[in-house]
Amino acid sequence: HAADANRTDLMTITRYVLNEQTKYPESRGDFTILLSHIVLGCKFVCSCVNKAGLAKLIGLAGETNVQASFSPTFIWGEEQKKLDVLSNEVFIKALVSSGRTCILVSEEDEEATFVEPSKRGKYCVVFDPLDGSSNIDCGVSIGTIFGIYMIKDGDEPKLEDVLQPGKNMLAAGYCMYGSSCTLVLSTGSGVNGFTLDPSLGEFILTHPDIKIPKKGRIYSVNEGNAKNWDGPTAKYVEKCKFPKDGSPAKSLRYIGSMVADVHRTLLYGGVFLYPADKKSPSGKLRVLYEVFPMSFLMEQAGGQSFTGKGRALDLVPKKIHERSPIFLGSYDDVEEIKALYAAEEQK
Ligand code: P6P
Repeated sequence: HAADANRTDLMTITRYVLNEQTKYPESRGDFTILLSHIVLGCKFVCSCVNKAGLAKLIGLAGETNVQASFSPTFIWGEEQKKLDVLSNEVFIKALVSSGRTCILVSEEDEEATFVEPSKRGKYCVVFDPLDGSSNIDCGVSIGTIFGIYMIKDGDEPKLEDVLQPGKNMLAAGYCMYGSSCTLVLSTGSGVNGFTLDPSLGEFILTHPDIKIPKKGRIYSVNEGNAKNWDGPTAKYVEKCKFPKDGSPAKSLRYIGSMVADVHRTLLYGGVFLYPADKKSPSGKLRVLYEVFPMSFLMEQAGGQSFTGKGRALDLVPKKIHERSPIFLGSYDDVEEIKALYAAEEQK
């Protein structure tokens, strides 16, 4: 009857976080409340993303209809918003209304949002509300990526509170909007995956204690940038394609949507790279709300994440939209990349 017991003993994400919280008796459930508002944002975006495709396909008369059909909270006739702008508004409103945040950094907003004093809490949230949104029209999976810091000292929130190294994050995660809606989360003691059951409107634990394989057979990079790569990256990719030790060549899988590429890397193993190149010397991906959360998850799952110079989570950002090169995934695969960069340093 174990299976039956599991079927009726639903481990929802809220229950999971509450269990986690018992480890910190001093926390008054603030983190659970914060997370429940992030989960609400993800559920809303999931609903919008699923409908956007359909709405576009069947060409609902007048773009405003599409807006109104999303949710009763939209006043009829509101201009059709781009989904990433809409998602950003939803997350900002959900996070502010949680009463547990003081600073928000979004990929969509040039400046950080300082929450008004009456609604302030102790957490700082950095997020990309809809990463990879250029892929919506072709149905490729996209996602929300987030990281959570605690304010450094209890009084007035300052920009320095969101310019902390990634290793100071309390939690990080992503929600992937694909064939199913999957939320992958770490609060610092391992990584767990939850899948949205639309009939319940709940995220149910489906991937307990995710561990990335120590070594993988897949490399994931945009080969179109090959002409601009530096020596170590070029050497590593060459090694993946033409291994000298007689081992089989690795497979290339690149979706061009970070959440989808990282999710596959986490579950199947291998390595995801967005290196620096001559065109973009700091790479393309953003430190606070792409590199840090995905690096946090990789380390928690037994993998690692490297910038070409050092451990990604040791980076101390100077600006909220700073970029960094990133090599993340299976522990042994990233070790090989680190060795190539170390050899370059020795020259
Ligand atoms: P490229 C999507 O635009 C994104 O920000 C990430 O989700 C993705 O990993 C990357 O850019 C893809 O970039 O240059 O390969 O198209």
